[in-house]
Amino acid sequence: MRTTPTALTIAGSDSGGGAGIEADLKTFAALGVHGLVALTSVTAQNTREVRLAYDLPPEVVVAQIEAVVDDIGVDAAKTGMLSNSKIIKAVAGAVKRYGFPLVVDPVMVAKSEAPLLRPDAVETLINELIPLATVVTPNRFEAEKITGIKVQSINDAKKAARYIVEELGAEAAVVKGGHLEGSESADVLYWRGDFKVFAGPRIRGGCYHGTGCTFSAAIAAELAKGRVVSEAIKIAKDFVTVAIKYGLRDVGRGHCPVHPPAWVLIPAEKWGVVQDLRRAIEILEEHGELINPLLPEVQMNVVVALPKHYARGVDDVAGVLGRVVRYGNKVKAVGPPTFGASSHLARAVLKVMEFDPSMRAALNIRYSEDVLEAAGKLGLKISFYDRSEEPPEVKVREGATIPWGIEAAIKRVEGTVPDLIFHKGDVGKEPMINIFGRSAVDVVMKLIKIAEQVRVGRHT
Ligand code: PXL
Repeated sequence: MRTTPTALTIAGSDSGGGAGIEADLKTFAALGVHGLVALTSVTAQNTREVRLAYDLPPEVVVAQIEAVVDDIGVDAAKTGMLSNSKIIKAVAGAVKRYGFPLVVDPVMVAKSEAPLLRPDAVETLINELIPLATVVTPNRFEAEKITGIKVQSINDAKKAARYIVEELGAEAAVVKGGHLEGSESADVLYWRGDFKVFAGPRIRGGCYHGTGCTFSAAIAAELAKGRVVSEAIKIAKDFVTVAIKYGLRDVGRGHCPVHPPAWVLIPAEKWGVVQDLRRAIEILEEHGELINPLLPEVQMNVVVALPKHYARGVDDVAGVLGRVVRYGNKVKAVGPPTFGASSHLARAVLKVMEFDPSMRAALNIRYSEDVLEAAGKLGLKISFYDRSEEPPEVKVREGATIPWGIEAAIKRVEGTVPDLIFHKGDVGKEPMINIFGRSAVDVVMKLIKIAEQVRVGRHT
């Protein structure tokens, strides 16, 4: 008995890797489902344009479906770009024969507005494929084409979704709200006589190429695992929201692609950060006597940020909950590594990463001339900022001082991130030294070397 769930995508290829089967396979993989493919059309495409679409013969599409069904088995499938009437009819025939759950994404145009379905094929889609669908996932424009209902509000979306089920024969329809107005993007499901609205944040400045493919593939993946329609849609909505938010803005010069792997890469990176901090804490505590004298009044923290692509704010930076404190003549981490545990050091490291994304970690120690001298002897690079030079408009802005100071310190040394940045304090502000590095272990090792050098300095 096979326990690995399988999902089949019956769709076109996007050579730009953003939509089509490429998005589908990434989505299947990220959701732990083995992906199968029946390719319908090869597009020569980038983020700006679809240069050509070369449709495969319908019998070649069907042969692919048969091949995977015969040996592997299909737990659920989705259709994307079907391109023409003949392919739709052939696919409908195969679906009827095998009876697997089917998500129909009624793809009609690309993000660049290039046609992906011949206008005369819309009727075939409505008559042949939609009646076989477990779920149909139109956006507002596709819903309008399919139902003839103008979709401008959630209420309109409800009417269209119900129409697709009650008049056209699908089991469920979810009309997506991405192209509607408003600060939220709400998808409207009609299923088993009930409406369900899935609200999500509208993400400004995200990447949208491949959104629809990713959403429908995620539904198919969750159906393949045996989830019911409403649960599958809930997960797919969360999944696509993350894929949009962490889209690959630097890929291509047109419509940037969504990033389905973010769903698993972010938790994986978080785990790596936590492991790094755990190891760093162990090393710190083993060297407690050496480090204890360097702790500031406000105590110490060690922070590590997620890789720059995922580090959007202080919640994406982990530190020691409760800080690292004096404990007799040693030091001790009060709590475990926790995201969002530090705000000061987190803001410092986020600013540093704007100049050097590899410098993801920081810690803070007491200001002392001895430390600066020792660091200098070790060949570490040092810079500083002067809080008395802080412009008044920065001073009044909550949380702006540290990023301003860090930037000033980096610019003072020609824009390369130094190992140490210090400031000599201000009214009610303890003077402080920050140490920066690539990882928590890296900054702790720098600290230990400095502390040993300070001790040598005292004895000579
Ligand atoms: O997003 C719809 C879509 C589906 N399939 C292919 C595509 C696109 C959009 O560009 O290229 C192959």
